[in-house]
Amino acid sequence: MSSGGKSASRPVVRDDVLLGQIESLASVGLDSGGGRTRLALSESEKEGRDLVAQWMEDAGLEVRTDRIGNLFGILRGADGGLGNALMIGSHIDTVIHAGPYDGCYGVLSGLAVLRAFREAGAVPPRPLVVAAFTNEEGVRFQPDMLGSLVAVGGMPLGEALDITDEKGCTVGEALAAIGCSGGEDPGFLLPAEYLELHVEQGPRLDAEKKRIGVVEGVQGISWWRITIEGKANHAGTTPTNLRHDAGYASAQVSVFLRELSLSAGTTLATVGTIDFEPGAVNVIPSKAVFTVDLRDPDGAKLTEAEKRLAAFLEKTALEEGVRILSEHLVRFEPVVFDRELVQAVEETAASKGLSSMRLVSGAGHDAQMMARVCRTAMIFVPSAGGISHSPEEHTSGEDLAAGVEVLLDVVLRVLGF
Ligand code: HGY
Ligand code: MN
Ligand code: MN
Repeated sequence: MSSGGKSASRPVVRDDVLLGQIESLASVGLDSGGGRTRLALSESEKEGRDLVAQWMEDAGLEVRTDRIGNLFGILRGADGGLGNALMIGSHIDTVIHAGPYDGCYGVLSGLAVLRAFREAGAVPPRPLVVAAFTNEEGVRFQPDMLGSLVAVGGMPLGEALDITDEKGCTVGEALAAIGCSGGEDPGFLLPAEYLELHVEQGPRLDAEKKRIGVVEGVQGISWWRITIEGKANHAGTTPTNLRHDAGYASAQVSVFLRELSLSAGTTLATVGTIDFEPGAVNVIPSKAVFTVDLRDPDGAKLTEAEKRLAAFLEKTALEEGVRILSEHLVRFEPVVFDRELVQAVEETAASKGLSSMRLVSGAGHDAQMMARVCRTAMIFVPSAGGISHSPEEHTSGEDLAAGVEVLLDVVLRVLGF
């Protein structure tokens, strides 16, 4: 393999280093629930960012950060510029009580591929970049995939910096507090291709005993915050027919959403957070605030689900005599990945004797944003039992190693090595 003058050897990923770094990063932000919690722009995520930035430097990469906190490790190509890059990315922020692989596997695998090029003395014809995007999970700040959304121009930087968490802290304040706001304008480095390696987080590969997921796209996402205002009253003296019970109304919405999913087939609905006020055992709740997460691979069906939810909220408000406000937090359309890149993933898996299957991602990913501006594809490896967003998330070392091998070979193929 020749590149940059002297002959270079073929890049080889050192699995032990990759698995060791996954383990080290997984130990940052350990929580009482047996997992780790590194919410976006928190002190624990800052610790993780510093670790990854150090590993990028140790690998001899140029480390740059943009003003929404997206972190980049850059291996310049023979052309010396930043244009026409091939980027490998994901995220290192987590949900609450998260597993060790969601996002981190993709970032550290990208770092492993760039390190393999450096150690082989292989100079790519154009820049190779590894990215860790800000606030992919969207648990602390909504929308999710915020860093990649801003990077691709999907949201103005100023608007993103003003987004507040439930304590009223803005993204801008949080970035300043951990010193992670960089000097680059978001979008300073938009690639020609984007690849993301990720654990499936669902049951398909594991159930069908396939080693590699050839991801054809990502389903649509719609998040809502619903506020129901009823009337506090005494739990022991208020007859049922005189109640305006925000708690009961919210429960009806939950049941409706389950029935909507079962009847609609591909639509998924989740009430992931709920708070009652005043929150006392003997007081009828005057207020319920909860979130709804709707997903469907078909944008039209997602819109249909949104309409059915709105109609049900109106009906419930009338019947229970409560006031219902709904705030639309996120709407990301389904995306279809680049046919040729998807084909390259499938052919690469086959060339390595790895069984594979095509599927659409149920989870959102930064790739869903990058697909707006460049050729994009994802590679999945199995999640044991389909579990994720849980401390029980697990993927075997063999599967983790197989995934990064496919990633490396796809990179070599795309770069024409
Ligand atoms: O919500 C999602 O699908 C992703 O984990 N952010
Ligand atoms: Mn993820
Ligand atoms: Mn996730």
